[in-house]
Amino acid sequence: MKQAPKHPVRLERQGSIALIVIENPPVNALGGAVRRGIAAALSAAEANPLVTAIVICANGRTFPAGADIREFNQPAQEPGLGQLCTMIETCSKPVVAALHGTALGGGLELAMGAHFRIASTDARVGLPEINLGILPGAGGTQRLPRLVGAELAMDMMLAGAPVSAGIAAEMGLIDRVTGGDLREAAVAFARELSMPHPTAEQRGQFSDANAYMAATKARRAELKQTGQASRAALKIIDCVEAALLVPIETGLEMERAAFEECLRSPESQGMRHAFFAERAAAKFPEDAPPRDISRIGIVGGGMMGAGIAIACLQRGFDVTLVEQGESGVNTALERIGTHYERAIAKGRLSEAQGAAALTHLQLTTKLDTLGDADVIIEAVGEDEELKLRILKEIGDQARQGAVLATNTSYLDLMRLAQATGRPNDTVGLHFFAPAQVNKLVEVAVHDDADASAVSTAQALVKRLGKVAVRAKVSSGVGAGYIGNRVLEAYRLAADILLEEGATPQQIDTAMRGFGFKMGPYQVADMSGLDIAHARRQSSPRDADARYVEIADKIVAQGWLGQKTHRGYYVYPEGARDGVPNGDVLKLIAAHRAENGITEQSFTEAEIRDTLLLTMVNAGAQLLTEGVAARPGDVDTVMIHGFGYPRSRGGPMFEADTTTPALIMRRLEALQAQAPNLWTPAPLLRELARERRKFADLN
Ligand code: T1G
Repeated sequence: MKQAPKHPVRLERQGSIALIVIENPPVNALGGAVRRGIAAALSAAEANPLVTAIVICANGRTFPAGADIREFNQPAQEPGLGQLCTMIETCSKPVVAALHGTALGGGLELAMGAHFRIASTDARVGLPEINLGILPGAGGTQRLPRLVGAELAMDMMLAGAPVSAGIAAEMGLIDRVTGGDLREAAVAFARELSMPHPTAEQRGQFSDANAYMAATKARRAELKQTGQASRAALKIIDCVEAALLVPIETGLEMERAAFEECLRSPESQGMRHAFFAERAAAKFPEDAPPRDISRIGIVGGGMMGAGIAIACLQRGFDVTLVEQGESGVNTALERIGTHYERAIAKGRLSEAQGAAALTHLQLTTKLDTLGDADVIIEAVGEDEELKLRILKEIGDQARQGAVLATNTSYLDLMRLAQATGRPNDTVGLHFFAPAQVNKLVEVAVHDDADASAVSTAQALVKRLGKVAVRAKVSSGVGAGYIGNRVLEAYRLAADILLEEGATPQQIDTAMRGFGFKMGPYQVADMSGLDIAHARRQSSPRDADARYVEIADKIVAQGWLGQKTHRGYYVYPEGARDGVPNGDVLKLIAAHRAENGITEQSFTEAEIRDTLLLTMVNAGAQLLTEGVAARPGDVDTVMIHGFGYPRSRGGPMFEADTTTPALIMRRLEALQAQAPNLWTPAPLLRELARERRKFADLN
């Protein structure tokens, strides 16, 4: 991050209006120095008899986007943000906050301490604290309900998503929206102000507190029913109820206590780690300037190709999608069209927006239309011969300087890059399905890739609003980049537990209890058992490695999961949730008998620990091989790509809740059963020897 200027807050004057100008790049986070600067400027302006009103504004891209999250694990500095908001609110002169960019969290709370708020048209405001496992801790839970009403306030804080300035004005949160010069408009607004200037408390009116209480009670029940009753969510509702029932001073004390409790919680620590890990992952060693990108070429209009096309259209790119034959083109058009029809039906897009987006899409069967594409993404099936042929044709058609990418997740990137005839312009862009929704993209980099090609791919991922994680691929390093390598270990460990005595349902239940939305066997049924089966058949098998044949035997029965209404579970017609497939349990029992395995029983904790241990060891192996640059990169991939519970921070973050030495010991106890899976990674040994943590490597 850029160094904050010496004085992150300046006091300026325009006639009788004082302006408190914040400048603390990149997002004007309200760290201790900024808070002290604002407090000093406020006192000076209040004491100045020539000043009739005060405007708080910020330079740079946004009004403060929150408290400084990096300070949360440090000793508190005076004045606290809540204290500062109260100072503003009790100022004897009217204070106007001028909002632009994304006024979030503590930034919006600072603005709600002011007496009036004016925003630029494109500003967005919100209280996203719940995404960090905490709640607004500087008066937001008390002032927002008073300004917009308890229900809207509760919705906004539980959703954690920003709203536009226009919507905020309709809610009563913003007093004025301006399309002109924000600072000028704020000064003019301040000049118009006559006393008295109402605080949120004075503006608040809860005519029917009981009606609101019914809403908060119902919301609490709803959260519990949908499994979203996190500590922070329940505390937010408690604080909104306090806003209805007790004076603001008491409510602020309750909020403070709730905030401190949430801040110390493991889930908040995990979510704050995830926040910074995904931003750190975006820092690649390649710092060459990216090439210009406006048109994207995509070859393959299947689920992945169509999803990638939608993701690009959503962000304003021109897209040329090439499919083979008219039927392929029509199928791709149907997939993309259906997506937009659904988005319009759900009100996420207007008809006009949907139609406009599609004007940027060109569908064709001709590869030679890719000549003006800046980035071309190959997204055909995971068939090496097919990919090699397509990539060669792409290399023949692409203009000089275009960046070429393959969406492969398992095949040999070096070989595919060579096929294009320009390996230095070729990288891996491994999108995760559904590509129009999933935020993760693994940017796979091989030895011959140009830095500018890598930077261009990374810039594309950022412009798509996605999270880029770099995977370094060298010859001889296992296929599957980061996520699929960890996932494969996780699944093999689960299959070993299955072979030793656990049932699919026990394992799935244990991992849902861990926080995954679905267990490994539910996911397998959803993805289709034939997909993983095909990959196993095409991958060379290491004779010394433990291999479990149960999944192959299930596929041999034609039980492929949800698509055949039968896999590890049986899915009655139309049902999404299956019931355990008794025939699979019989097949597993027969398999154990054939292999002379005596059935063991496992507790949920043993299942969870074994699978977590396995993921940590796989992550440590990826770090040892240099495929992943940081432990936080592994965490980011597992959270965004495979639903690892964000509140736990990721497997490598979780590993630090114990010690590498203890992890080593537990792996060594398992090692004999599957050396390929449970031999401790060299990095683990190193950390154990040096008594260091994974966090030391981030
Ligand atoms: N504190 C510290 N650093 C922050 C930060 C924050 N609040 N927000 C962003 N950064 C850093 C980020 O790590 C990155 O650093 C750089 O700024 C650019 O961020 C009391 C307790 C504002 C929408 O949760 O949502 O207030 O990698 O890459 O994509 O109730 O940042 O360059 O070194 O994300 O343009 C509440 C979090 C805090 C907002 C901009 N606020 N930030 O997105 O840039 S808790 C938030 C964001 C709070 C009070 C409570 C986004 C953004 P580096 P970026 P972006």
